[in-house]
Amino acid sequence: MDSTTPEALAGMRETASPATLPADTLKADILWHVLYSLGRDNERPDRQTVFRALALALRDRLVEKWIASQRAIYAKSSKRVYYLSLEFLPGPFLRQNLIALGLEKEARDALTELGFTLDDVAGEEWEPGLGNGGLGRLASCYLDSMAALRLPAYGYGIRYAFGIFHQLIRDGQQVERADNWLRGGQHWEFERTHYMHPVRFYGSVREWVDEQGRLRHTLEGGSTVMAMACDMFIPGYRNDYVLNMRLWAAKSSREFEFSFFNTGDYIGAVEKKIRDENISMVLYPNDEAPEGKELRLKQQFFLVSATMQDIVRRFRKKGVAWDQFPRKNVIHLNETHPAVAIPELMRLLVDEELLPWEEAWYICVRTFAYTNHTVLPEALEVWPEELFRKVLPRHLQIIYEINRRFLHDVRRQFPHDPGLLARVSLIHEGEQRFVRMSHLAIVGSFSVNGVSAHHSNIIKESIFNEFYKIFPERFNNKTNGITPRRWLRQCNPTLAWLITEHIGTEWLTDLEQLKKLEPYAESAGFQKAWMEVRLRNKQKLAEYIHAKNGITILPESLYDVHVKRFHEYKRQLLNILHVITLYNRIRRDPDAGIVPRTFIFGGKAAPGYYMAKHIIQLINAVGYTINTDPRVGDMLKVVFLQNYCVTLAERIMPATDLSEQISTAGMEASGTGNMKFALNGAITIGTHDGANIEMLEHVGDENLFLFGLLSHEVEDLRRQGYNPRTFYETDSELREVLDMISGGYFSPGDPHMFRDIVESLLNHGDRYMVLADFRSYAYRQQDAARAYLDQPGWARRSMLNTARMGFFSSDRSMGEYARDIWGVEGV
Ligand code: 26V
Repeated sequence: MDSTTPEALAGMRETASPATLPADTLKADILWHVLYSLGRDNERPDRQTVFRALALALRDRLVEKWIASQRAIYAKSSKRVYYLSLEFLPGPFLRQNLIALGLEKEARDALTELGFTLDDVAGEEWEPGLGNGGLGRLASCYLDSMAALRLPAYGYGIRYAFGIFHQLIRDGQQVERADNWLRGGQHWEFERTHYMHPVRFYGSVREWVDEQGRLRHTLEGGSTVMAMACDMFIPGYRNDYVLNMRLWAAKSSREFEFSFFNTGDYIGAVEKKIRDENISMVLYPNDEAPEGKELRLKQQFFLVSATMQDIVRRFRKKGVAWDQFPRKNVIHLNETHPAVAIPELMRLLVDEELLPWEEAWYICVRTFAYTNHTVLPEALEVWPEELFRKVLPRHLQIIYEINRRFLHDVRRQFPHDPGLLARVSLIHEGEQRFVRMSHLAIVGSFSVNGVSAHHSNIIKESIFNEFYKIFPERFNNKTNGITPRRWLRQCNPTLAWLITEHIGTEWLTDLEQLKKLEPYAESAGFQKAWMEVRLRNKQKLAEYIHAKNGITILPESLYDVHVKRFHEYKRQLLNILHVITLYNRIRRDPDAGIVPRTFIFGGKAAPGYYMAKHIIQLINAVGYTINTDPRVGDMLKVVFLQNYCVTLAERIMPATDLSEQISTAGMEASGTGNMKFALNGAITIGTHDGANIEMLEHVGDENLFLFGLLSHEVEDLRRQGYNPRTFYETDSELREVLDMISGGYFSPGDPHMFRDIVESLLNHGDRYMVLADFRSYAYRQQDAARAYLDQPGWARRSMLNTARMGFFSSDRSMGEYARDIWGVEGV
């Protein structure tokens, strides 16, 4: 029988129970979806259609397991974890889902029969860029691990219609293009068009006294927007367990449309609808510098209000008393962005459930936990009081009441420190008043954690020191982690296979098992196999670079890679200063015996961040000069890969020799790219910052190139008065580099083009201490080059990096959160 006829397909589907769908039904399911879900001719479907049909076939399997998982959570009446985040960066789903479901081989076979390869079909997927970088990607690694550990958990976020912008490099400069990721249709998610919650903004608060003499607060007027649930599934690794990430999309509320329609204002009604639906239109692309825009505050409350309604609805089903709420629920705040959840829960309990304030507060501070991800002062979120009052008038009142009671307690606990109250207040008083979201999050949570040991210490000792004195028991550390399923098994299948051949598959769910590789580090045969896999990965990246940038690079050269968001504290500038230094050494003496290197950069700058964009431009200009200079040849290449994203990271991590993690000490909370590189066998050159320090403890200092000032030295130097000019004056190589940049060497058409970059270093204080660290960086780079010449030595270092990354699995992180903060266990 022809297997593409509808009857044949329907027959094949009926005979196979989906829970055990064998291989040949995958092909049948793909063809079935091509015809019935996508409405295309299934005789010769194109690649994109096959991709979508395959995604739908997998969604069928995921939803069954999800229903079963939900039933198990209900049946056990487990305490639930709600992970609230304004950002998730899941990356492409196809391979990840195939691996988790154990269907990779079946998919390959099915696709081969249809005339495609898995690589081609996977290339059709457009990743959802619903996050900026580290924070959103961490949230997605955590969902993967929560599913692996079978935790009764839910991710909650916003389904932005436009994710992080698509970056193009045009004439050496960043250009932003809208990321219309929904255009391709939605194959992974379920849009719950009948499942909506109302969210109310604006209006005014009416105070009144009810029959029983109680003071009541009611919001009057204002406007309502509906939140529609969209669910995406996150399968656990081969454990039949599936979690969901529920993303809210804004929909106009019908009542309002009708009221406009009734007055005959048809166009007005449509405009209102568009305005409402703007709420979930776009992700704000600036991390580490909040913009303070009304729309952003509305996004935050939109997520919080819809999610709290979901949580309360589920809790109510249980029919237990409110004082049991913290025993049944924990709400985790990823950064302060969803911190309005605290006053929102208070509002629900006090205004709607009519609980006394003290009881409501008792529930609140046992429910919330907060993770801080940054200590940069400009990234700490504050909202102008005026704006807050306009958008969320009742919540502002509640914040004031929380603050009044909190300050009252602080005054009693520390009667002899009058300045303390102003410093810890939830309200910053000055010419303009601001609501301090981090203070709200700390006061309203039972747990406050940083994301690496170093960062958690900084939190306790400096930025939140006074809160640490008030609530010492709340502060703790949870070092970040990454999921080994995506960041080794999926992105580097050949290395994963080599590892599995030697130590079995257990490492996939217990990454500490990688330790078993250590004995092989001295084996010449294993070293050879290891380096062959790495070289093949490097060849593939070379092909990609050739195709995308037209640059030919040597796969044998040292791949020195710096990919992450562009920010001055991450010091891509320090890197390019060193590149120019090498260039000058070659120009002076072409036979200097420099190790051939390929410098690879990638990363997006916030569209309004002038200096970061300017540094991107400098890197591209330097790259152009070096790559076209015949004296340089194969010794040095500089490549800027546009549009760094999860998909691109998956290509880069397996092919990197040297990983750049060179932030100014004390400024990178953790970093997670550092872990991804090392897990794939790259060696780190880095500062004493974030999780680099713990990585050093695990891999040993022979296997990681550390340099630069320590955080306390950075602070001391700043206090004593740092003079960057002394470094310029005393270091002739550095001086030459800076003079070339400011003198127009890399911008002959416009000699002044990069002058302001040099000015920021020499005349505006060099806030990120680039010049102070330059020399020790250059020395350490020399050590790295020397080490690379000894290939067996490099192979050993590379293997030991991988072997000792077990601690940095997000399974370990999630296990610690579950045990120490949430108090939950696997279902
Ligand atoms: C994010 C955003 C997002 C858009 C609107 C405004 C705004 C303002 C501030 C922030 C803070 C972002 C903080 C952040 O991304 N931190 C990174 O978190 C990673 C995961 O813990 C960590 O590895 C990085 O070191 C840290 O920089």
